Amino acid sequence: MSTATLPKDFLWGYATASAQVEGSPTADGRGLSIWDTFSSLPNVTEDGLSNATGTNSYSNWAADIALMKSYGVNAHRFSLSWSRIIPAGSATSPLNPAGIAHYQRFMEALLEAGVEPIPTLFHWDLPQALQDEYNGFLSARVLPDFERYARVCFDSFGHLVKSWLTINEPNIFAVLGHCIGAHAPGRSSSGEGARKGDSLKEPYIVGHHLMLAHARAVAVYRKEFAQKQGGKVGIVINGNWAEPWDASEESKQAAENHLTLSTLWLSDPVFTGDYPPLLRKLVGDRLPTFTAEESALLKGSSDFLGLNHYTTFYVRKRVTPIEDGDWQNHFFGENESTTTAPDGTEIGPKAGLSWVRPVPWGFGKLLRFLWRRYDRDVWVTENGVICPGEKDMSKEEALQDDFRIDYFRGYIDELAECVKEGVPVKSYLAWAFADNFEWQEGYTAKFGVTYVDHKNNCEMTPKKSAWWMKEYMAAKMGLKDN
Ligand code: GBH
Repeated sequence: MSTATLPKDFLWGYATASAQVEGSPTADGRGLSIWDTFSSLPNVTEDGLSNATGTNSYSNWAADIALMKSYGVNAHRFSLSWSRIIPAGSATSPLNPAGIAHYQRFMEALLEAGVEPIPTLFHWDLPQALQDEYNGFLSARVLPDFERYARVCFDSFGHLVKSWLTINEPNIFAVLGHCIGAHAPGRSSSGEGARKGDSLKEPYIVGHHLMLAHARAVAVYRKEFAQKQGGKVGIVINGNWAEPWDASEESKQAAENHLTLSTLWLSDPVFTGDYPPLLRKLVGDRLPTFTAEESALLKGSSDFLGLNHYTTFYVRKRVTPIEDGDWQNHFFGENESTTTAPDGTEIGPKAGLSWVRPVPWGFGKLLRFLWRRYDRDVWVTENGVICPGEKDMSKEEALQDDFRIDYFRGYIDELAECVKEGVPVKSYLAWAFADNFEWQEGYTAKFGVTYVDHKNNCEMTPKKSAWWMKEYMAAKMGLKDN
């Protein structure tokens, strides 16, 4: 066990997202989002259920906060539902005072409980009206709409917020929503009707507009709010570590290509003002270009790098042929990821979902890499796992989540070792506060430290990991004896 500690002002807690927890899609004047629509279609989610319930947090928020407080956290990450605040989404359409009042109450109650609110402006639930009108982030028309939405949020909530997150995982929204088609708005080359897209081009257009939307929101904050509100603002990128499969130059190059295609694509621009040169080499003219003005707006537009990190893969030059319609692999082209080393050993134990294996050393490599590359604070804004078989467990079994405890211990120890070395990691926000709506998995994928009984009004019961985490973080931060 690592003896490295964390500072007393380290931020820790859990993360959620509006489309995954709120439910109440039409309450108090809310407009629909693309996730309400998409998750209601047949054959989209694993259990056939939509996100209309979530964890009922729109009505049960006070109980959520009380439970969170009992978990000992000092911060909470959540996202704002754009269509609750501006039902039709656009720069000229009316605000919804009831939606704004809800989030004000919620944040005030967090502060009263000693929990710092860390809101994300956009965690994928675009107002449906904007998708209908101009295909959402495929169009530059989204930029003034997002800018106005951001301004309304800073204006309404900024007095309660020290840390803003702009966009959650633009890289995942772009690819899952506009290449693979497994996430809203569900576009793909293999799609039909309104969902017919262009899997190798559209993600780059969407990624481009997400970068510009982020930059414009940050410019608004810095110009109109930062001085009086004194907060920081940053973006959140999804990043797995890509480890070369073997010591060959070929594997090293494949791993670098993979990390660039998946992650650096949309993290470089906010620090350097442009895409990575290697990405342009790999993607060619499918990759849009920034004007000099846009580039200047983007450069330095994130006070820190928010990182959602779950796992690590080995990467090598592709040997497995790509099947028709497998857009995920088409997207990565000649660079193939695998969980098996050349000698047949697995990179980490199997968890409750195929893509997330515990590999704490990969987390350490990525944190050090990002710090060297950007020389900025890193905020860990998501990290978590599902226990093997958790999906089919009884409540009693699910509460004994030792696999999750081992995962958290490994990742927190790795993070603390990095901090000890001088890597400026400022937060650890675990995914997730409670078992919630997990996008295409419906309610079958359970990441929570809180068990949710979806058949019983979303009644919540803490899992063992919630109490373990409380003790472990207090010890790491020197708030109690080890
Ligand atoms: C995060 O995405 C999200 O920010 C959060 O909302 C989400 O609930 C959480 O992770 C847990 O999933 O099924 O093989 O096609 C993490 C990025 C993107 C990782 C989709 C898994 C699906 C892989 N995720 N990806 S696969």
